[in-house]
Amino acid sequence: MITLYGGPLSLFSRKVEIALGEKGLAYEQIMVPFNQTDGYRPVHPEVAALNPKGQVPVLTDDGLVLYDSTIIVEYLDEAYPDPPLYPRTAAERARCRLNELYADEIMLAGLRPLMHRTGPPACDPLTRAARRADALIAEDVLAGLHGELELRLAGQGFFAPQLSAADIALFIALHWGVRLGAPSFAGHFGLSDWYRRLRARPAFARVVDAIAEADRRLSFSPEGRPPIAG
Ligand SMILES: N[C@@H](CCC(=O)N[C@@H](CS)C(=O)NCC(=O)O)C(=O)O
Repeated sequence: MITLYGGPLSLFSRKVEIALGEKGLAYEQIMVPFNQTDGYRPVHPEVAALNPKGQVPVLTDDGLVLYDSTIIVEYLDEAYPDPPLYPRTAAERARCRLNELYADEIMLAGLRPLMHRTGPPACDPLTRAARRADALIAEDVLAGLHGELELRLAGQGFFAPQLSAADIALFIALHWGVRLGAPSFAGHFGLSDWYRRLRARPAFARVVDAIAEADRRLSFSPEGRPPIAG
């Protein structure tokens, strides 16, 4: 029996959900409380007991306890190999892991300065101005990363020979940018087409809808007006 402890607006939890969905695996989902002021504090007691980092996602499977989305997705792929989420050859797998890391670390660094946009506006005007300035710099960084992704995709259907963990992580990172008002990637035709195709897959669509529902409940709009409308 698989149990996933996740967060409603945790991109790493949503990444694991897509992987579970693509593999058609049944699981119990425990959503830990989250709000835009305190985040995941206080840490859910079961998550605190299972993950020394106190973070979601945490996945348990028949007594095995795992944390960190990358380790979880790798485990799922080994324990439930069909359909595979990592390519066959060592070189392709290594490239896939690098693209996954690009999403989880490089893109995340560009997204962080935009995250205040779905939280309550700061009372202090200087803080608001500083956040806006940081966000503008991050938007430029993200626009550059979109260009890099277009090059890496190079007109192919996926970032690996078939749908992989890299596609899932990159999709979630790009989708977080869409939520947070990052620059549009519509001018990158390969990337836009890839995003549209993935968005239409049931496992991805379910997660996108769940994120939108969580935003309606929990998030402020980019202008700081509660809550996000659509
Ligand atoms: N590298 C970890 C990152 C997990 C992570 O940052 N989780 C966030 C939610 S997206 C969290 O639990 N934050 C609360 C905290 O750090 O206390 C992964 O891939 O799972």
